[in-house]
Amino acid sequence: MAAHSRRGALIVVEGLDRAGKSSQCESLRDKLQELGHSVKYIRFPDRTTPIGKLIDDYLRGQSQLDDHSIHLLFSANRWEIARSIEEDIAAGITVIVDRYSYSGAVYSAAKSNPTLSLEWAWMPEIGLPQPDLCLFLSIAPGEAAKRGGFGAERYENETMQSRVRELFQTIFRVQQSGNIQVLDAGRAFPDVSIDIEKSAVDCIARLDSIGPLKRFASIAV
Ligand code: FDM
Ligand code: MG
Repeated sequence: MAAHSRRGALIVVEGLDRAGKSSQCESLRDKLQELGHSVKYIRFPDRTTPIGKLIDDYLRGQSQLDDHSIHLLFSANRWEIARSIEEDIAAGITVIVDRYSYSGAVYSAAKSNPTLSLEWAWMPEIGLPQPDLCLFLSIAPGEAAKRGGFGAERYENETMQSRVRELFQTIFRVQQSGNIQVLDAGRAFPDVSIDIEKSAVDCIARLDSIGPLKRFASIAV
């Protein structure tokens, strides 16, 4: 089968908490599998590795870490998985990723630490596999509030969320790759799913013209 020699796609789903990322990723995985694609769904942070366990402790408030240190752990957590992502993609598997470098940069930069700019935060991401498609599930603050209160984890508060929302807009503006699509995730779940599926199927169909998997370059904010 011709499909065998083709690489898989790297599809990232980003957004604020309660935008529906995880449910939409699962729905997309199931849909692509129904269509006959080999698919894997992973999420960052991957809390199962030793580095991921440090991140998990930090997010649950069980440990305190310097802003730069935890930032670099989040990035290290992507680097330790990057090789397996590349291997899967080379083997023809489409990898759906729930949060990636964009979350990494904007959540850290949202802390307004004077020595942790968005530009600084992006640097350890340079060289990681660049998504063929990044779907940003956009949700208005009011709609997010309707979907239920904040959990107990770090960052789950209104101040962080509104800074994160702004910084996502900034980073998508300065990322030149042109593979970012903003979707209105305030709509009913199935309506959002249909758009996500269309974009993903279209991306997979265009892989031949997209060419080999790219890597992240630097950004100028
Ligand atoms: N987060 C996530 C970061 O701060 N940096 C990162 O690199 C990543 C991947 O971790 F608040 C934040 C975003 C969120 C928290 O993510 C845990 P989930 O998706 O809610 O588990
Ligand atoms: Mg969360």
